[in-house]
Amino acid sequence: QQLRVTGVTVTPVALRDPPLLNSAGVHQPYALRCVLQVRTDAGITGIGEAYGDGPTLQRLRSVASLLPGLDVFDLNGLWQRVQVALGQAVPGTPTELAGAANAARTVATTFAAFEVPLLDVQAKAVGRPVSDLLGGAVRDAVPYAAYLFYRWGRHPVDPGYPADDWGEALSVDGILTQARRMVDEYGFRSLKLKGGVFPPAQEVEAVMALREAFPDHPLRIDPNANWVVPTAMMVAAKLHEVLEYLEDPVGGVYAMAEVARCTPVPLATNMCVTTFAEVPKAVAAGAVSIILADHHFWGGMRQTQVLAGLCRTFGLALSMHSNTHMGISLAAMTHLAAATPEVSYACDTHMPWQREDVVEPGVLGFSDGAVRVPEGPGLGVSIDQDALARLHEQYQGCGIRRRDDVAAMRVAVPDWTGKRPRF
Ligand code: GKR
Ligand code: MG
Repeated sequence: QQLRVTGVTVTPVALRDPPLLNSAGVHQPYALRCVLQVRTDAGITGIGEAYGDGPTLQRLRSVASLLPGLDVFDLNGLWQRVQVALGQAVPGTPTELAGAANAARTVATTFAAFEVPLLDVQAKAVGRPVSDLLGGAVRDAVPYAAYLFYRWGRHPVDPGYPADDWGEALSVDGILTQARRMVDEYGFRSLKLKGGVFPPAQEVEAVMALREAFPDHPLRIDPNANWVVPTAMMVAAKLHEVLEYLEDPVGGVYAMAEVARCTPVPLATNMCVTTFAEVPKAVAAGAVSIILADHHFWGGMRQTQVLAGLCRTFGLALSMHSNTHMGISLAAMTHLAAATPEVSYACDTHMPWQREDVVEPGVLGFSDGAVRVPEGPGLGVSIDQDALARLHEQYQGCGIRRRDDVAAMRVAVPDWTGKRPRF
């Protein structure tokens, strides 16, 4: 049976995003993503979701033009075409707080964007869920963590736009209220606080308050490397009995290793180990205990499973990082985590913060903090073409072409530099 790519559509979209604060600044009023639709001669279309910044789109389009004729099972052929299209791959501009851009990351990110829709086609062709192509689901549902953010109620960039109903969270009480709603509405059983926003003592107080209010929920804090080593050591000393892990307290494997040596709390990262080339150095230094993988930049679902094997080899644990995303990515993350036994912590997701999506509703939902692995063929989710058209139109009008949390923060704080480490 022929199963070859006949065409690819790459559609950038902009999603309304709330003013979530982090070490770099604040989320812009729109987050950019892009939707990939890979058509085949069998009439099956595979779908995927990737970053939506300008340089990424340019790379995706140049690969897309080389895909017609590719056998959808030929993922090695996809890898070759990505290499050809990117030539001497120019490092991409960093678009999120997850490690430095480099050539290997750029190739891996570009490959991943197409691997997911091709796996979607393969799985649809055999009438099975994507998790079956990845070795079979070892769990029916994937647990996710509540992702707590300090945040403003309204965005200073467009104060007139109707705010979401979460309200501001700038204090301990604000974080507790947010956590309560995340737990009540979604059933999350682990709580992660995005730190690196306020002076560490204030964030320690918030974590202690979470511990008191939610005595049975594993807790984490992630300041995205906005602390220096002594600060991280101070926080670790105060919170070591309270945290299940401490995420990227400082930048770089050597600083992470310094912190790791003086605390029993396991350190996790989605910043200092984001490519295979970085694994040996991190392992030798004893820098991290948990790698927070992300198929979007680790080279797709199968490469994330290769990473899982490395984690097993070196005695590291594995979980998942997230960025603002839609349902296509949530479905992909869920299939992958379901079929990867090494994933042993509740994964990150930004989903509760999103009010807009291109996925037809009904398949994905949180119950007891977990998302059931979609049962339909492929990823098990489909695109609402009207929603896609609307969010594409929003992209065209929003004026944002790359993520820039520093610039968004400058609207409120003109002399903001976003320079790290700040504390
Ligand atoms: O959405 O602001 C954010 C996060 O800080 C994101 O950019 C990070 O990449 O969630 C991520 C993380 O765990 O570091
Ligand atoms: Mg992180």
